[in-house]
Amino acid sequence: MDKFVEDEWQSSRMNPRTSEPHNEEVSPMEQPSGRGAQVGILMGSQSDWAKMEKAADALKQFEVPCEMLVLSAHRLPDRVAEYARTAESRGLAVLMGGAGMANHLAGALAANCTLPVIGVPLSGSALNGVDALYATVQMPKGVPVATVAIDGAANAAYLAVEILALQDEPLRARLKTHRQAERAKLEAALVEQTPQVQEVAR
Ligand code: RP5
Repeated sequence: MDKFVEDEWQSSRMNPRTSEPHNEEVSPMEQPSGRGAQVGILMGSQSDWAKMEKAADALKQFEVPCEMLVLSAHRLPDRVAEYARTAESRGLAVLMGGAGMANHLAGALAANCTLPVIGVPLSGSALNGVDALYATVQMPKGVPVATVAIDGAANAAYLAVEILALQDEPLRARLKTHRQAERAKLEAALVEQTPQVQEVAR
């Protein structure tokens, strides 16, 4: 590995959102996901962390364990492939790839596994994420990426929960409870609200 790639790799091995830190001596791809992570959240750069952290926060509400890793599809393509190829055997069930600009992270993950992959196009570029949106959503036939809105990491988490809930009754119940609670909040606000009539000039 050259120095740049080595530095990128070292900085990617940070702060998994599961309670057990990865064994520093072993690559994340060679060990089981910490505390049974079900969702792997990858992002192209350290600079994407704050945006992708919203996915981890949303998953936490549903008690779905996840791991987060910075792995660039163009700077560390072999590591991305290795991560995807070993994901299923390490117990992961859904992967997320969030990146900006020419986002090919989600597509690279999808190319190397048959787990569902959710792509999160990120803003921050001169094209404000429209570049990443097109790159993520326009996957050719046979290797799909479920794409959410620009900076839609929280929705990626909700979608991951819906996928996991198909096989997990208690999770399905938590999801339904959450949806009902959100509706109830809005209904309550509606009751308190007085209709505002606006005069329209004729
Ligand atoms: C993408 O380019 C990353 O996902 C990030 O959104 C953007 C800028 O990356 P850095 O130059 O900050 O590493 O690959």
